[in-house]
Amino acid sequence: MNEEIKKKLADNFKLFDQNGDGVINFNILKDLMNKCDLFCTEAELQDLVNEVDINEKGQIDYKNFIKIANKKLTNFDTEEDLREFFNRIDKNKKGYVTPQNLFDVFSKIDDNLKEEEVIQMVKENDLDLDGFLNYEEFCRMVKNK
Ligand SMILES: [Ca+2]
Ligand SMILES: [Ca+2]
Repeated sequence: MNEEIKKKLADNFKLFDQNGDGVINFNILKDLMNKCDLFCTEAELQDLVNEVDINEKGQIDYKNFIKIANKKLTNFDTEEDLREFFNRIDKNKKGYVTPQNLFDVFSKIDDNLKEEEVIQMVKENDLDLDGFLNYEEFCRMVKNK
């Protein structure tokens, strides 16, 4: 997770923790995730919450919020997750993603990512050699990663 995202998450957490006690409840977490562009269904969010430690009151502190956000950013368990992620990268709805699209998104998750690495990943998975990744090629890349 890069600094820009961390800052956005930290700022929004503060904003949503209105009484400033350092914890938020599930409903506030849901709004907070949406605010941070980490859209989750209620069931999905519940799963993510269950995966991290929660203190006894069912409240989520900042540390666990970051864990949850991080899981959401890198979690592609289901076909829908993957499709949703692809659609998010494919901003112009062209049905394919460019190395630049991918770099814009992945560099937010991984601070140390270099543009050359993304170009290389695209090359390795660009089966029809058009320089872009369609959904099928994109899935191949994510699964090989
Ligand atoms: Ca609070
Ligand atoms: Ca292609």
